[in-house]
Amino acid sequence: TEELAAARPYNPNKAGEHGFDSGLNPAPGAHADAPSRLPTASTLSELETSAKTGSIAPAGTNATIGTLDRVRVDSEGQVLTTNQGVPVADNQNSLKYGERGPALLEDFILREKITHFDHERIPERIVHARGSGAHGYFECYEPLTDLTRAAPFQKAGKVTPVFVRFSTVQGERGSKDTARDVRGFAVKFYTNEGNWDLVGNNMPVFFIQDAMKFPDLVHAVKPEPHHQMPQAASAHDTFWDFVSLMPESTHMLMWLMSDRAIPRSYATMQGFGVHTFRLVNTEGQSVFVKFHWTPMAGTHSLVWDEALKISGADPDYHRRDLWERIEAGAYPEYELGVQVFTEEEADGFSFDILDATKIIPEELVPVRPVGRMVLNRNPDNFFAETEQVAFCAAHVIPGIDFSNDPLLAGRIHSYVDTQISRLGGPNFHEIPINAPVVQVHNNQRDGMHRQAIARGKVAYEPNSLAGGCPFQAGAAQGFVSVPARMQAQEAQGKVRAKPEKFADHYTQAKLFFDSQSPVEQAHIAAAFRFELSKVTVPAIRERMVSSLRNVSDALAMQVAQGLGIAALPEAMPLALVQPATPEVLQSPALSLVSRPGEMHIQGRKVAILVADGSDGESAVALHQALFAQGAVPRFVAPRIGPVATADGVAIDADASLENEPSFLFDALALANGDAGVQALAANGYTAEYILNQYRHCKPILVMPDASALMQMAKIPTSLPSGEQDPGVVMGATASDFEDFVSAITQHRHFERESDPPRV
Ligand code: HDD
Repeated sequence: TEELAAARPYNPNKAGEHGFDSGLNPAPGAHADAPSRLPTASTLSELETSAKTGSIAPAGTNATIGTLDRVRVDSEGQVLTTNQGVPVADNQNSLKYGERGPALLEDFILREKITHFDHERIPERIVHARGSGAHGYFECYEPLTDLTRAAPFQKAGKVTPVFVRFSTVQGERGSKDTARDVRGFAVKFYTNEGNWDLVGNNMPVFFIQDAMKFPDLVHAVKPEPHHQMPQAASAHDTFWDFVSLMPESTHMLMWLMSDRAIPRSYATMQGFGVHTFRLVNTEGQSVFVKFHWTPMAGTHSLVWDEALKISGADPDYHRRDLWERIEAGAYPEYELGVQVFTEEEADGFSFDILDATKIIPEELVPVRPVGRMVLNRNPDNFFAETEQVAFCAAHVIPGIDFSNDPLLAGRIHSYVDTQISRLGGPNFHEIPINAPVVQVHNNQRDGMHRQAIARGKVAYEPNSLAGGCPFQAGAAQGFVSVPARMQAQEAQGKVRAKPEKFADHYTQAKLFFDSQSPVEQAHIAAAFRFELSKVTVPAIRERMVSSLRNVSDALAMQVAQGLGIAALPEAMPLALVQPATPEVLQSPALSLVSRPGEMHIQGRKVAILVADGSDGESAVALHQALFAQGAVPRFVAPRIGPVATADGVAIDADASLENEPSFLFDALALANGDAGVQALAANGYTAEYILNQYRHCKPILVMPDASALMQMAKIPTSLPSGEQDPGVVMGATASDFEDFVSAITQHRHFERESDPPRV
């Protein structure tokens, strides 16, 4: 057999089929061992032996890779073949009848290549088409067995592999990353009791309360159907027409107009499960839960002018940032927190926990940290993994259950349904990125693109011919729905209606607005002004302002002024005139100011502006100081390549004023050296470079000679109050560099901001 095998290449996994050794045919019923389904079993652990692989996982590895290994292809040292594995002799020329003769129909190599190419695209997602993904793992802090039997929460240190996809909602697959939009935050947990998808967003509320309105919402926000504009933007007539007629959207609009809608990075945004879910323990007892992801790097955003400019210079800004952070080892990390409360507590709240337009203020129910998620591996192939991954709100595991949220109900249906057309049939669960790490055993059969080879003649249950297998797991092991209380519903029977508290559309919109810092409030007003100024129908603008009067007259006034509406319209009539008194009037947790995260500069991009004649020594010292703290410093010069520094210190500029505009950086440093300063002053890009940094409230380090550049660009180094701007650090010593680093940890220096900008 070995001689035969050596003589002819064959697939070692299918040796029997190649007639080499019938002994290699699998024994009846043979298959790879499935990982233990015991709730405490580790799916993958760096601490103890994995039931799946029988070994301890190397640090940072991921059990899903096993499933992907089966299909991973590396072509190093291999000949080019057709899809049938036939070696291709010539990949340049089609088969012709003579050099100048007609191409031949017989050319199966050409035809296979072109046919496959013709079918390379699949439909993009209806919403969330633009996205970026990463592998990682979730690690449990402490057992939550009193609350839930869900596999990831059974043991301290238990590690469950995950795949995460972040996305924007409105734009198409190739649209820009920095649109004002909600961000999807979808996490697939490959647990040892099956896949659990927590398909959330970076905002804890939603536009609508009932799935019945989802197609309307999406049709309104998407590019308008007659001319397919605008792309990746909500600033247009149909969106504002719809939401101004749907007061239940107001709370979400406050989030959407806030800086939350323009995150700095996927690594610096929160995530939320949005709906109320249930946790269920082994006794079948259940509590309600809301899920929160909190980024360790802090929750940070862009400013609007910056987001607009980035979308031109680098439409892949967030995708690139995620990729580069992971490649650099600055792994994005998030803490999972839960708000747990009972049904009785929920009954007493001033709002309805089934209403996805409401949050549960953290001051009312604290967020308890339960674990952390680390994203430590980029996908090998965007299409195979990030594009083909199929998240589904219906994918829950024993220990997690749904609430009666009517928006969630529609989602439980929609996600599987949409994959059937997007991924071409009902077997999308077999695509490697979607396959659970546990084995799948059921009597579902066939369909387009089936991969599993189910053996034997039995595909039904009950059966005696297969010994009754696969058999029901029973309540102790299997998924059991919580028998929710239904007395109130029984009294009503079937209705198309909503509970009364759903009609309180403004209390929490007001809570959100009132909890923001003055700078954040100003940004919200400016965002409403920008968006509504793109609306061409005056009546829509006015209707929105009249709705905003129910949130804050000051806000409505500011927006009205920005739109040239002289007299404030009447406030929109309330659906619920006397809503219940809210428990909390201000929630500091809703303000970005309260979420700085760990105060470090890891992953922050810093431009060090140099030119021929700059002082090399101080520029290199700064570069080293920043690099040592995990930042990404880059030398930016009028052109890329070696810089002729005044002191002969070698500097290689890897970015230019032209190819990496300043708004792509988190901070800017202006190097010392008169000749270099003069060279930069003579370049028209320089003033704009500094101006954008200043206007976007980012830290600037000005080495002494470079003060001239600040003057040239007419940039003040003091605030309107006369105080020194803390975001403008002057000097070139090691301690000045430290001040610069701490200015970067502050993220932005809004003290200098004004509307319109001062410079
Ligand atoms: Fe949805 C995709 C999040 C309401 C129907 N949704 C999708 C994705 C995220 C969310 C993150 C992208 C997943 C990925 O990366 O592949 N959706 C939400 C949240 C919602 C929400 C947080 C409200 C709380 N969605 C919602 C409703 C419906 C849908 C009410 C329909 C009734 N969503 C879909 C969908 C998508 C989708 C059409 C498009 C592509 C896909 O599912 O896989 O089925």
